[in-house]
Amino acid sequence: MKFKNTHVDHQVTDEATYLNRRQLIQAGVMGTAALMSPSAWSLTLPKHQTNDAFVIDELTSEKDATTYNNFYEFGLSKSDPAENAGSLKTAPWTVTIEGLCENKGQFDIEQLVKQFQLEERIYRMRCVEAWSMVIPWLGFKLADLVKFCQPLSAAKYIYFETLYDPKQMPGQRGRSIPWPYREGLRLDEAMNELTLMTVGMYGKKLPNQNGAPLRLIVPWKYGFKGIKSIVKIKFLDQQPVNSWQAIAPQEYGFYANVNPQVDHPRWSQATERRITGGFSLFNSRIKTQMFNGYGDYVADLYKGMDLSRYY
Ligand SMILES: Nc1nc2c(c(=O)[nH]1)N[C@H]1C(S)=C(S)[C@@H](COP(=O)(O)O)O[C@H]1N2
Ligand SMILES: [Mo]
Repeated sequence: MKFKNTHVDHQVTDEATYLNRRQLIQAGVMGTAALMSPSAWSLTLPKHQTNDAFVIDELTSEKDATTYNNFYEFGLSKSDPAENAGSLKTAPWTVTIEGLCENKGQFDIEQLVKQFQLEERIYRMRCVEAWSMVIPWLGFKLADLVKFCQPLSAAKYIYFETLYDPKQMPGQRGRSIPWPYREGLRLDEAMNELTLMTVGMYGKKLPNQNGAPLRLIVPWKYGFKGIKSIVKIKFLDQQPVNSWQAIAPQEYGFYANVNPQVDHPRWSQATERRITGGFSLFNSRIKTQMFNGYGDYVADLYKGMDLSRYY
């Protein structure tokens, strides 16, 4: 499949800025690789390829993307994760693969990631709270991981869980949501070219507050689908219930596709505040696009479905 370079009209990046930024990102990647120990991803990180077709809009500053977060395991306010996630120990880290697949087991994250081709993907990200960012992620296709797991033909869904460890995750000592955080995708959504298992951003490893060492990124869905710090992956024949759906099923569904025509019961989803350099109420408010602008690649997944019912 060939990706088109789509962009939001308000914020076309001029070529000079773009080239400059590319060089910075490349420099960042090489610099990080040089500093990392051999046991880290020094072997795979420099080999990643930037797919320029994904370059869109103006990047959100690294500072905003790493200090304005949702990660309830570390507190409810946007600044809590950056302040508190230092207590999360991300190495060693084991991912358990189970359910309806051949290749079950417990996999060390370093060994697992080495099997896959890393690439940089610059994606628009749209939170259900009507703010958005543009972030250069580093990851591999979830499709590749699914193939590695060899799902059985009965498997129709993939389910993910975040670590549950109240000692390391202070937010889990309270009952703000039923822990652990849970998410799921239909298997064809998981196999879509855009769906990324993410290990880095801005040319470096993921900071803890952004979901180290492994998180999901699904750019045509609301941000809450992007489950962080994953320890379990399970193949199912039934649609799982995700965390937000469990808390408020009238407000959050399984699909959570970005859709400006289907409002959240308490606020409009027609526009969003794009966070670029520095969070401010003066940030541009732009129109939210159907499927967050990725309709060319994903609309077929939902052909014939009533998206106001399957929200
Ligand atoms: N485990 C876990 N994953 C999570 C969340 C969370 O609270 N816990 N918040 C979600 C929400 S609502 C959003 S918008 C994104 C935010 O990702 P970011 O902080 O990297 O921008 O993470 C998602 N993944
Ligand atoms: Mo979100």
